Amino acid sequence: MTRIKSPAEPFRIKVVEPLRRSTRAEREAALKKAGYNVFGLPAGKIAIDLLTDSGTSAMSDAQWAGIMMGDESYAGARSFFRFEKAVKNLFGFAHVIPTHQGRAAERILFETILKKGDSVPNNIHFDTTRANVEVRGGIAVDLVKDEAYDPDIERPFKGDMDTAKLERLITAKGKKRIPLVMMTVTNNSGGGQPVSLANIRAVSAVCRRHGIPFFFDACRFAENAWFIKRREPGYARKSVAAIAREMFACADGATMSAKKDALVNIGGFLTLNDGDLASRLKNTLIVGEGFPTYGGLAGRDLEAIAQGLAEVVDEDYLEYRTAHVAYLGRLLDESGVPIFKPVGGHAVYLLADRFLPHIPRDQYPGWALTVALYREAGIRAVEIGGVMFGKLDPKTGREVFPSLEMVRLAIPRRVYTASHLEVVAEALIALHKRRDAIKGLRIVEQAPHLRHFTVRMEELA
Ligand code: P61
Repeated sequence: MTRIKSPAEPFRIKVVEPLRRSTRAEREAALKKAGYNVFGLPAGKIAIDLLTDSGTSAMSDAQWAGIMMGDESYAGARSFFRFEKAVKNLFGFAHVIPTHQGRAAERILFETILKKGDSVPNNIHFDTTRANVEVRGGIAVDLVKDEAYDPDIERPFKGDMDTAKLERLITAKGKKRIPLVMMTVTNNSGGGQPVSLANIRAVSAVCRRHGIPFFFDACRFAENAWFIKRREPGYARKSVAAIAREMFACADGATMSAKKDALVNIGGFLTLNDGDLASRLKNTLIVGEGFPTYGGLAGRDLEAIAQGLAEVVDEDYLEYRTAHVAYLGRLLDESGVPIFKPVGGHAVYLLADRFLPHIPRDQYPGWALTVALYREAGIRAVEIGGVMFGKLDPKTGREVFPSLEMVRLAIPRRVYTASHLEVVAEALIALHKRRDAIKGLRIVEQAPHLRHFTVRMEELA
């Protein structure tokens, strides 16, 4: 295996958390108890947890110091003003509304602006965004360029939205039935791929021409900005912070899960320019989350977010971060394990239907791979495929599957070393050699929305 020696982790380790090994018998029992759903596993029985990069970051010494500095006043806390200043400094919008996490920001936004039957375009909606649109009777429409669904094309910005598709949707639905256009950076459901500034500008121009607000789903904005710096002509000399400001200057607002690129374990926010809308959002916030200067968070959380936002745009960090994730991708690719290309910002995505060609889509190959990876090596990953995004067609009674059947190996920020990634690669390479023994599954029990969290499965003989 080729080891990238540089850049090494740009931090040293001050606090450690022991990892526990489990026996195969323990893992087998845990799987059975969890209904063959890795979301149901106790984390103590997991060796390396790549379920998500969300809320799993290691905080810095400065963030922990911020935790001690938290001002826990109910209203007008000092920590809120520090948080607000940090968000405004990078995002540049006039109003900042804290929420307890990303989907709370989505809920408040859609509860306030979405009417039944409205359409919401996005490059690709992540599952919580889609759910927040659909539970209110909205239609979540994915308008990414077709190349996003081709896992083999190596293009720099496979998260880009197709503006021709956007124009067609606006013509078909009418701008009154489109309360806003969203853009997810990086595009999580499509391999963690970035969106170019050229595309952001083009989408923004379409929105402005039709008078439709344009919002970012900004969870991984810093990783996106780093890819712009590295891949888009004209940006090599600009700072990531300046590029982020340039991205946001094209939009009217953003929803943010701070659990990703604000390097914290909990938190989120809404930020926008429209003062009237901000007032309405705050009214909704007060009913469900909290007073507008804390919005479901403690003062200490606001401090940690403010500090995290300053750290995440550090370019030594981003260079290491993206190289670290790419390293895992390279180890797998060199050994013939099928992955989505190019490697995205926060995760390596396995192509489960190619990994397990003997398992048909209606036996959930991606899910089967998450079960096998845990059973063999105690490693947890997440399916981004037929269980997460499959839908029952009411007319035919059959399930319709998304075009990509993937398993995401999400890399928590600043948590695992390159050696951990090598362990993951070795386990997957071994599993790939013995792939014929992996079995498909059937669903025993499921919920109407976001079913993957609680679904119970049974392995097929
Ligand atoms: C993740 F298995 N992402 O990627 P919240 N937008 C986007 C996200 O990636 C996102 C949210 C909004 C997660 C956590 C997660 O079924 C799952 O702070 C682009 O998690 O509410 C979250 O932000 C929502 C994992 C979410 C899942 C849903 O791992």
